[in-house]
Amino acid sequence: MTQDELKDAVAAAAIDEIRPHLGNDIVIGVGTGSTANRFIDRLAELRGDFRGAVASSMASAERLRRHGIDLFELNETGSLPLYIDGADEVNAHLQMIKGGGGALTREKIVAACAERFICIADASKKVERLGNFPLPVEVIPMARSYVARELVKLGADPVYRQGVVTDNGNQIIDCFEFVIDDPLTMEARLNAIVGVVTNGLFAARGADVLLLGTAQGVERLL
Ligand code: ABF
Repeated sequence: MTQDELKDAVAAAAIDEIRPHLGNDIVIGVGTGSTANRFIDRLAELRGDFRGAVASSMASAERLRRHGIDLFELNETGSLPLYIDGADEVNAHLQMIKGGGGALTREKIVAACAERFICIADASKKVERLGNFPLPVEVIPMARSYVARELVKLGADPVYRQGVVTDNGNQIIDCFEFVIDDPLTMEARLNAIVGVVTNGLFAARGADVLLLGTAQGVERLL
């Protein structure tokens, strides 16, 4: 199967996963990226079976809107029963690197508000150790050089993502060659650098369920 077919398969599996939990009062969190987009396209079939969605990016909000799915602000919904999103890497503990698409801050906020985070990914995303994918760090623009120097001290090779402005008006530094042996500790250390808005390690709040698309079918990992 191609990677696109695997993404389609996990998007379909996510629909089956959430269907029993929907209802007229249910607002769900919806993520960003090509896997999440496939999920959004399938979610359109369930329009009417749930109240609406909170999107983790402007791009996903626009896609949901085009499908006629009502959008809500997180400040009006409170906690969300479900959040469905992709990942750039995921390990056996369901800790992730996210933010390759630049939406890490909103994704982390929605994840924090979610009772259940369902990660949808093709098999290429499953790794033994996080860090082969460059870890994104969203920074306040005036702090970019300072944060980059601090990242070097932590062992990363920071690269400014030129020309990218996040939905929050900030910039992104990608950390290459970053050995992440302890994702929980590293997530906290990165958060403690002044000028960092968010880092793409989702360890303190990882996924609760991973739907992994493999050549043998969709695996459901807890
Ligand atoms: C989001 O989309 C991000 O956290 C991650 O960067 C990306 C994964 O994209 P794709 O599904 O296109 O591989 O979930």
